[in-house]
Amino acid sequence: MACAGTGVALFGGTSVLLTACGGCNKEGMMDMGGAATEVVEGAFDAMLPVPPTMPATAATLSAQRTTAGVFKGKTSSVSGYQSGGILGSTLTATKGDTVNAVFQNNLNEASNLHWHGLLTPANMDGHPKDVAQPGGSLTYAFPVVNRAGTYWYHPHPDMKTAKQAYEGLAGFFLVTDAEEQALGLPSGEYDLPLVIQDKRADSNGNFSYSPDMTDMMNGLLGESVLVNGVHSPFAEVVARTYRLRLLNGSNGRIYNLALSNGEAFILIGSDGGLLAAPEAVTAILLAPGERADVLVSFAGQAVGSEVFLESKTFDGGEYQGKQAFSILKFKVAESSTNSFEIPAVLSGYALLPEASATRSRSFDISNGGGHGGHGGGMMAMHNIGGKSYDESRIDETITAGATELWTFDNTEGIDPHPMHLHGALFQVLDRTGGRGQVFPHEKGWKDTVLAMPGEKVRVIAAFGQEKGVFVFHCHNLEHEDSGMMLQMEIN
Ligand SMILES: [Cu+2]
Repeated sequence: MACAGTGVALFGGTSVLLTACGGCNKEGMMDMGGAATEVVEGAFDAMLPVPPTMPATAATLSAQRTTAGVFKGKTSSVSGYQSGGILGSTLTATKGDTVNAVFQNNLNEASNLHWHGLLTPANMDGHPKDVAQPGGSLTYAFPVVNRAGTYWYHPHPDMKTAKQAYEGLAGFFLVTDAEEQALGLPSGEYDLPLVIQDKRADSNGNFSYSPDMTDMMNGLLGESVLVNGVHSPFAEVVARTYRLRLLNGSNGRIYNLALSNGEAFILIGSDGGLLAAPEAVTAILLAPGERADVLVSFAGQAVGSEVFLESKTFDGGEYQGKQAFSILKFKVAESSTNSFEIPAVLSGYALLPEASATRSRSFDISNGGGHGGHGGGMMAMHNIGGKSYDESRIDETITAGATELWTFDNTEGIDPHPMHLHGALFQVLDRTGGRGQVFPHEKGWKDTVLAMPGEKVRVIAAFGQEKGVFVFHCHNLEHEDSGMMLQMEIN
């Protein structure tokens, strides 16, 4: 290995020895990567829970340590936004509503809320510096300016995001608007938000956060895949069309989602709402932070038949995608006369022409020579353009309302990086190298885009009118917490 030296990094409150690879060769980096964590399926005999809904206009979210039935027959120690349960309620709002959400921090460490995908004022965005201390609270108030879509919330404190999200803190934030309502999409019990997360649990079903060197390199990969906080669950469905809002809420694991019967998903939306038109896809590669809004038809399936949501293998660098596994079992329990027809047109959103961009910026996310200073002058493991997160430094200055071309360049990298912007939404223009294309679930408005090793991804971003300091970062939460995050000031 051609590594230059060693240092101690503060990570999630844990000090670990690491090797800083200034100009390290690829072989040297891979040696540190370790083996992939094998997923272990459960029996698919625990019922899928659906989080209760709560109006975002009058919400209270109390982060706390609590317990939940994550694994059948066991009680797991977890975190949740209420007593007696992992995750948090699904917040609901109509475009134009004013959010009023009280965050009560009953954890023993600082925390806050980030509204992932929503455009908010800077001081409402859950910047890592804007936290509530233990026992404290924050009130979030802002108008919902986003289109109808599947957004979510999770903690965003510096170097604690991965730990707190892993322990169970996350929830959906669903926005509707007149355009969506006119489509008559499946609603109520036929509209299922599904957050997919992997955990590494002990024999008692507890998953305390203690990443080792390999976890810090790759993102923490667990052997147990949960949906809505339950391991290997099942859902009873009627033989009709459902809307599934798929969210990868994992720290580091990527899923190549498919249906076991070979049927296509009818893709209707991505991170930031509806696509222009539905598109049939047989697989969706979903990285941490990304969402896919799909219709799945069980019409014509015999009562008693079973269909699995599964993850197929994929080419994803050194440690991901090697294994296929099932995630959720659908049991067709009832026939139906419902004859939902998929609308031919979904949304009239405008494509941003490349020529409308007033500035270009390119970010090297290959993590070649990291000499940062995250955590007080310590070695940086993951970085953007050689820099790691420093709250006292503004890395980019952007004009409010600007349209810009941003390039995430992972050409020389060996790790997948799902890059996430706060304070803006973007459209993916192109991907060169690697997979070499823009996929259907990357159409529409996005806030997170995956750059696989060898790939360069260009997006055109529309920055909001809200002035102030926002962050952008890798949504592999171990990468983010170890410094792969920068600050931009919109002014
Ligand atoms: Cu990353």
